Parts: sequence; C-alpha cells; structure tokens
Amino acid sequence: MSTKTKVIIDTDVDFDDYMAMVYLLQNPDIEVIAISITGCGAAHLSHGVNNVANLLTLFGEEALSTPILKGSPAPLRYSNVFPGSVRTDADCHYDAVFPGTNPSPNIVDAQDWLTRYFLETQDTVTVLSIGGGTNFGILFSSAKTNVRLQEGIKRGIDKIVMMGGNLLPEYIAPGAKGNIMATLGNNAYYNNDVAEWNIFIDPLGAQIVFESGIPIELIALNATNDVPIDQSFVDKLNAINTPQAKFVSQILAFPANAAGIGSFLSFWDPLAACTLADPTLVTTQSFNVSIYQELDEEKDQSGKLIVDDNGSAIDIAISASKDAVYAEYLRVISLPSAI
Ligand SMILES: [Ca+2]
Repeated sequence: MSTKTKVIIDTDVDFDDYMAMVYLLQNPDIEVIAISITGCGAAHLSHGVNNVANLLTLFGEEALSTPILKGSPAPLRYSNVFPGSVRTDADCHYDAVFPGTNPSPNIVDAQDWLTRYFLETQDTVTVLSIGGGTNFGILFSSAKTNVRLQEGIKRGIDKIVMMGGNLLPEYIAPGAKGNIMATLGNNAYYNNDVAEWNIFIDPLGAQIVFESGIPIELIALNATNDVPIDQSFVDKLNAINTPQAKFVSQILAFPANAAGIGSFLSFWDPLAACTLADPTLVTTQSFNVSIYQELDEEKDQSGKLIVDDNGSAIDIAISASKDAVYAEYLRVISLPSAI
C-alpha cells in the first residue's frame, strides 16, 4: 500500500499557487489526487482550469489525467475581487511556457466529483486550501443536509491546511496587519486594512470551512511574513536545472512578480504546501476564531479574523523558519521528475 500522503489542492492559480502546486506534484512523499479551481481569486475560472491542465505536462504521462475540478465562478458572500491587472497576469500564466498542451485534460464539475469521492472513498486525504473557502464551503454546506456525505467528509479529510488570515496586533505580538490595502497601493478601491485576501474574497466560504469540525491548520500572514521571497532564494532557484525549477523561475521573472522580489512577495501558498509535507517548518498556536461577516464600505472589516471564545478552534501558524522553508522547497524542486 502506498504510504504517500494523498492531497486535494484547491487553488485560485495565482503566481504562488504555481510554486505550491509544483512543490507538491514534484514531492515523492505526496500524491496529488485532484486539483480544484476557484474562479473567485486571481485567475478567472476557465483560464485557471486550462492553465492547471497544461501545468500537468511538467510531470509526465500519469499526471496528465489528474482530475481538474472546475469550481465556483462566484463567492458565497459579496463580490470582492482582486485588481484587474492581477487577474489578467494570472490568466496569462505570467507568460511562463508550459512544456505542452495537455492532450486529454480530465476536467469535471468540482461539486459532482467531490461529492461522489467523499461518498465512496475509503482513503484519507489532506486538503491544501490556497484559493479561499468557496469550493469547500459549498461542499460542506451541501453536506449539512446529507448525512452520508457529512460522514464521508469527516472520515475522508484528516486535515485542511489553509493559507489565509492574520492575527492582528490586538491578539498577539507583534501581530500581522491585513494585506488588502498593501496590494492595492495607490488604487485603494477597498479601505479594509484588517483582512487577508483569501478570507476577504469570501468571508462566508471561509467561515463554513472553519466550522466544519475538520482539523484546520491556518497558515496566516504572521508566519508567511517570516518567509519573504528574496533574491538569495531566486538565485538558488535559477541555478537548478530541473524543468520544474525552470518553470517556477519563469513565473518569478515575470515583471510584475520580479518587482516584488525582496519587497512585497512572500512564500504565501508555498509555505502552506511545505507545511503540509513538513509541519515542523512553522510554529503554531491554537486560537478560537471566527470571521467578521458585516460589510461596511465606510470602514470595512469584512474578513477580519476575530479571536472569540465561541469561535472554532484552529491551529494558527504564527511564525516560520525562512532558511528551513527555503531549503525544503529547493530540495524537492531539485529532485528528478517522477515518470
Ligand atoms: Ca492562491
């Protein structure tokens, strides 16, 4: 019997989602059994689906038929969106060149596939959530009226490792501010300075995931702030000759990404992926948290993580070791391809 950890990735196909997906697909200890796509984050849904289909051509024959689950084109609450330029750059996969066009992508409806899978499987999977809570929020909502599905999900998912959220300075020292306005810069069409994007995009989807009763490890900005993407990482990555490393190098070389090296880019989603494989890379602390749901355009706090006695108990990553994360990422991406 395989001892690999089975993983379902849920992604919005942003630049750092490629870093996370490549790391897990390349990792001999991991078996990626499906990749679900949300249309609520960086890439628009159809572009995200096609880009992930073609990304699989980096990983040999067997990977080509990995189920690609076409998820939701809309969040469960509000219609918060990334800047248009971020979405356009994600749609065009940062001009990185896929080795080929996937000749027979296995594209299916996300809710159909996930429902059937968790009704039938005897396996246990870990979910890597790197695109917000919408797809799994929808699944967990339908399970509320389907006892068999609810039991299948409880039995079938051992843990959700979710990139998202931030514990503000009012809850922990030094704390982490939100990242909405930092991303928007001079084009601040939201005035929310307390939330993180994956939660902000769909506060209700994330809240439903939190309340699922499944163990959750939240890779918060408090930890990802400890792992910026700096030039020393890029130099080491660029020196690796595997096709996978070369692909990630291209992603980071795209001008809008290159501009953030050593400044505003962090190991967001790849820290979640690395932590899934090696939990010792972060320090966690358990908090009871809920997500602020009200929208007030005058002073928006929607998506804020609130520490609250009545909230769900979540293990939150509050710090990380940059050197150990870099070493683990570069170790795996240097490995020869599995054929
Ligand atoms: Ca993402």
